[in-house]
Amino acid sequence: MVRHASGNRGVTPSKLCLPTPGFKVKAKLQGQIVIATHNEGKLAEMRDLLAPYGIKTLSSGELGLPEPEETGETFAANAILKARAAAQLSRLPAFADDSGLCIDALNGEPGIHSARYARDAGGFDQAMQKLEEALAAGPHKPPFKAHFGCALALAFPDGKAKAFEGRVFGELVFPPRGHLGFGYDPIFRPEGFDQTFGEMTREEKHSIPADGSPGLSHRARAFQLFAKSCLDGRTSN
Ligand code: ITT
Repeated sequence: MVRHASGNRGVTPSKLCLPTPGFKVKAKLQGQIVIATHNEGKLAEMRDLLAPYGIKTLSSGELGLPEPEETGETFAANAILKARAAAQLSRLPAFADDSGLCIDALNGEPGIHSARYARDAGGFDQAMQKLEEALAAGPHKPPFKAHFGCALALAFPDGKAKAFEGRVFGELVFPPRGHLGFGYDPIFRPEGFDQTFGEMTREEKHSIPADGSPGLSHRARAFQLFAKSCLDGRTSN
């Protein structure tokens, strides 16, 4: 269950995961924020993305925050739920990510269930194999179209929250290729590229182009919207 700060006892999880209507971050974000994830791969990417803005980050792990149950039905709802839970417990602004791999031939699955799918399979190698088998057993033929989706949410201790979403489209590659990145990266090849995310460096996957054009990864694209709305200009590259 989500652990609520005392002021929110009795608030249902579905209310906890709605964005705050009309909420705009008035002052640009400064100082210290919590990165509300227990996923080391995401944490590294989120820290890379925030690094040029001079914001100090603490992770959920470093603060000993619990992992809330993800009861939302969309990436945005789950990202907001995680950010709010961390902001309320830490009394600091919190930044959370909910993301996953959506496969067209599997009706968008595993999607918001991507982490659970890997846990149930016994790890990512097994999960990627299970996806290959599920696709082979189905009526569709390769290429298997897919996208990664990501919602990044910012929440404040008073419960105000907002989410920003990004997607990257591509195809699945079997067998998996590359040992860089994390999660499902070795089976995802973004449109227009020969390499999978598993064969790309962190910088290639999610760096933000200086000219303001869209970044490559789902997380980079969501981050660009977040940065435009909530962060001051970069202090370094
Ligand atoms: P937190 O909730 O603590 O952030 P989590 O791993 O449970 O961590 P999610 O619920 O958002 O995160 O699940 C997302 C799943 O999709 C998870 O298994 C990730 O490894 C995977 N995933 C997300 N973004 C990815 C990316 O850029 N590359 C590869 N896999 C990714």
